[in-house]
Amino acid sequence: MEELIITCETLDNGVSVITLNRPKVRNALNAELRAQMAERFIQLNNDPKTKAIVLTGGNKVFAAGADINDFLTTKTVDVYLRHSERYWDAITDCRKPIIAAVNGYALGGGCELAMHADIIVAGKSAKFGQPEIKIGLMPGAGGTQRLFRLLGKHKAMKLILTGDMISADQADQMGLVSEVVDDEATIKRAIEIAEQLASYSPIALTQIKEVANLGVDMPLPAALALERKAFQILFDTEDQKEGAKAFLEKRDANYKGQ
Ligand code: CO8
Repeated sequence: MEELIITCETLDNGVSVITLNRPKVRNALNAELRAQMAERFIQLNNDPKTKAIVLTGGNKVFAAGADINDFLTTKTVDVYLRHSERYWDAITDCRKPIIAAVNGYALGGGCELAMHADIIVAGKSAKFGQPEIKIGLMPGAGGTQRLFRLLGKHKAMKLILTGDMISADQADQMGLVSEVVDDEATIKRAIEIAEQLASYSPIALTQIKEVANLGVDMPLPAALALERKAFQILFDTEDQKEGAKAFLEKRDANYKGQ
């Protein structure tokens, strides 16, 4: 049987795990893999059983970037006609929290992919970088923009212009990852966080995600107004009443996403 280049498993507790599986080329993101990954995100976004998503490349490597085999003969019009933005948009448009579990290399498009997640758990030996400059290219899926916004100009420009890699600890100090754990614990820890989120109100999680991601690129007064409106909307949900009631009754809340 042909090996799947992506697997997706939905666990019992509201967590789904997407795993990239092209180990021979270090999970290089070819067009087929990106299309399948987008399909998975769209499917999980619409799956009521999935409350949080873990994205991983497995225990050895997250992703070594775009598949360079595609770059030898590709022309501008080919790259344009792929409309790759639709694959990335499927991840950005996902309303559910995404936790990236990064082991090994997250380079180029792989680092950009990790940055699409809401939370990044990195194994101690993970390595991050945007090495496109070393092959006569530049980041093309948000690397120049997201890194600049996340790390500030001088840290971001050093990474993008030199193409050099940084360690998980350096990425942690710079604020590129949420936490660093032992390599063997990365996926387990990401699932644990996903389980924690899956136990919360899905509507509240979605509102946080939407407001945080939209608000960060807005002027502060508009972003604060957006936050206020989302906060107010939550008072009309059953989950909000259940949360307050459960707290006062000293029991676990049972959220229904309504
Ligand atoms: N594409 C295709 N094949 C790859 C890639 C890749 N990105 N990375 C590794 N491979 C292949 C190697 O060619 C090699 O193949 P073979 O066994 O046939 O020789 C195999 O994977 C193993 O690689 P190495 O022997 O080099 O393994 P190491 O563990 O020694 O090194 C590295 C791993 C450090 C990851 C190294 O392979 C490397 O530097 N890879 C290239 C990294 C890179 O330059 N990435 C950026 C690519 S450009 C990009 O991402 C642009 C993003 C644009 C938008 C996003 C679109 C998805």
